[in-house]
Amino acid sequence: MTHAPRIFSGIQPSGGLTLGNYLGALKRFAEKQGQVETVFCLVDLHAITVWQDPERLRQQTREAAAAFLASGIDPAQSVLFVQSHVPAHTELGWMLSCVARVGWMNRMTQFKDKAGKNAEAVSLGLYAYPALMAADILAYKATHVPVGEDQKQHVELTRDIAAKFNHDYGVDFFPLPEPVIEGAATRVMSLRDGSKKMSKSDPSDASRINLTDDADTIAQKIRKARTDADPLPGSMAGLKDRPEARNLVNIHAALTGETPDAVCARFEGQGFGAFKPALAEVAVGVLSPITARMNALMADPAEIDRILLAGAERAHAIAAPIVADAREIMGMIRGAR
Ligand code: ATP
Ligand code: LTN
Repeated sequence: MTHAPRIFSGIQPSGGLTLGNYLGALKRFAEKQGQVETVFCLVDLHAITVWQDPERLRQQTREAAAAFLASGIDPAQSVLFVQSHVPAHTELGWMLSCVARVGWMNRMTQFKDKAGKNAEAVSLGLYAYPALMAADILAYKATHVPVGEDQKQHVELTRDIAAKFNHDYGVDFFPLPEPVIEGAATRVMSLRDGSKKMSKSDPSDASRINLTDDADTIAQKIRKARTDADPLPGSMAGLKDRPEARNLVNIHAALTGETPDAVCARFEGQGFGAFKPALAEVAVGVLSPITARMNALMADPAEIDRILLAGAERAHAIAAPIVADAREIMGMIRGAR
């Protein structure tokens, strides 16, 4: 069966959103809008797989919603909602955790990274996290999932879970969703360490650019970003062993919409003393209007809540019948829809 195209993606409100979230996710979400049906979710139930202060979680969820809206997500064109408002996610999450295998979970690198040496003491939810993510996607029969590089493995696991469900029950019910990972910034790296992803949960604030940072802070963080003393080569091939330099060129390219090779060609022979101020100018030019819109939206939290509740109703209308069908396929007596 061919499934109608539908995009789904989610972001955890587990902290303030970063330039990595913007370039790897939000900017690309906004570009997809209007071309195909788009559903975007603030995954607060995923956020609580690690400790969240309740008051801060509420604040971060509204702030993440403001970041979506400020990045161009239009609630008239996209469904934008909070995961915990739509019970289909947890319900299908449980059902799919009975389809997924423990061995599959054991291969997930995000769990290994986040659990570290402490794998016995982390929450059971952190371990089961990918089954809930599969439910997020499959409750909408989504066909395409735009994400950053780090989420590819989870979307592939979702395909495996969908395929096993279809196979075990002899149905062609769930689509096998495709990860969509494209552009120059699918993995924006830390400004302090070119081997680590830029992350909202990194203890060092200097490692990331937050969407709430003002122009001076952005310029200062870029100025202090780790680099090397060599000039820029004429193309990306010359940056093979220079991860920090590569990262800054990729960020520049993603912000201006050029290719990384074109950015290199323009700065060939120049050092970071010249490149960094140019990058800061581009970053401030793109981010300042977004930050200003976020601040304006955050001044009216009741309006954000209203948008999210309206989004949840639309999300529920799509997901509830799909989950009701899944229940029936699995052998539960038909109940209320
Ligand atoms: P954390 O930053 O705390 O590690 P996370 O990456 O686990 O968070 P989210 O913030 O929910 O989780 O990620 C939302 C989306 O943003 C995902 O599609 C993810 O791939 C993308 N993303 C996050 N960080 C980056 C990055 N540094 N570069 C590119 N995309 C990113
Ligand atoms: N696991 C993702 C967030 C996430 C997601 C999803 C992304 C939860 N559910 C569904 C895409 C589709 C993360 O940590 N970035």
